[in-house]
Amino acid sequence: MIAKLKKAIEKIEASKKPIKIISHFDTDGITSAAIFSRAMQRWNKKFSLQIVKGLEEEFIKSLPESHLLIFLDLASGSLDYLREKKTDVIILDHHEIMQEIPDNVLMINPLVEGHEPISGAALCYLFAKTLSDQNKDLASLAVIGMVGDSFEKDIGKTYDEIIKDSDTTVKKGLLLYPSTRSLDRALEWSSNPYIPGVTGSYKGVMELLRDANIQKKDGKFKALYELTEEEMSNLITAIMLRAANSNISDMIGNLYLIKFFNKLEDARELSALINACSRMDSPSICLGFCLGNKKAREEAQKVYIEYKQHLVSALKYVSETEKIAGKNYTIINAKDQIKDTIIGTVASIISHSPVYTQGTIIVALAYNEDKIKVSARIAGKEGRNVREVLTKVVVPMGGEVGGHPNAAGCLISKEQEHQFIEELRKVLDIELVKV
Ligand SMILES: [Mn+2]
Repeated sequence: MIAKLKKAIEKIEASKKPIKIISHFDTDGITSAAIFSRAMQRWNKKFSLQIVKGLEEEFIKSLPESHLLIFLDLASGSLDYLREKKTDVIILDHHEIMQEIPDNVLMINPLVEGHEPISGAALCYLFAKTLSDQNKDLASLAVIGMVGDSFEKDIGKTYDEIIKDSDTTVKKGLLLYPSTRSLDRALEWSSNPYIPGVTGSYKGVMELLRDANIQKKDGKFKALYELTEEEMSNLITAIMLRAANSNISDMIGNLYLIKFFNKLEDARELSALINACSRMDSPSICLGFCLGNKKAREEAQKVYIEYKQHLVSALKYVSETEKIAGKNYTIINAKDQIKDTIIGTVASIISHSPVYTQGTIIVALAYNEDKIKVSARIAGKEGRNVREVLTKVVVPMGGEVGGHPNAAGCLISKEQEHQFIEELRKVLDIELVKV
């Protein structure tokens, strides 16, 4: 793969055309863009950069053929559209390749190279490091991208090296973030894991910490990463008692502590911050944050707080509101009480919470102007295919469903609200009879 990266470097070096970089809007895409653009700056290459939610056919058509096009963390599924472009294309991506690779495309993808799976940011980091050893200081961003795309559970030798390059501290413990801030606040804000009676309740936090026998020291609580082994184990026990249905192995893993702005930070927290800013329509702020811009850092933190407040009140709303509950499903119609951009995140969080038994189908609805965003999830790891369930309901109504068997979504019009819920209940009840 390094040989392919060298080829990309030669291609960029030889190109007489201006360069346009396009990257994905999630944490991995933003950190990919940050690494790649910093490497280009140091290389004295001029470029423009755009962050996108996805690659629609129309968007690719609109891209200038007067430019060398570079895609980061996306485009492996859009090769047939890119084939039509009368210009050279370089792709650094780790997603599945759906079509044949066209002649005008230089594809660098670990899946093609027989390389171990890595995220887009790790791939961009390998590019930057191949270009110059000076770029080794960008390794922390690759660690953030790694947790952003959940590559941290099964680490191979590429990540071992990135972790070494970035001077990351790895510590085993409870997967609660930020592990670098005082524990009481981290617990109060914790949405993943969502701890019943503790998330969103400072009184509940105090009771939990008392049960775990963790006391304040010099007027404040320690951070999670500072806990002794005994304290860590007491805390996990106290949480397990409140979250009886959850799987302990999902809650324990490695904490990744990186230095960022000269401070020790939890990579998961930074990943969440970047993701939040992007979802609140501020990708340029989180990009500036990744690149070490002080002003962007302040703004990113403000947007992140807004996002978290919105998320916690959304979860509170869900726990208190009346739901449509069947034997093996729950429908939450949040109407205009939850933002449509976070309804999917809300559905995901509650699907991981122990409140719902394994296999329960969760469908959440939120208004988006004259439309309704629908998100469906399956609680736990196993259950029926929620994409199929939504498809059965929505396709006869003229809609389209996207997603996976355990996480899917669609858009319907507001007029279809009642019809949708009625049809959905019918399908869910019938499915149950069949099982
Ligand atoms: Mn990615």
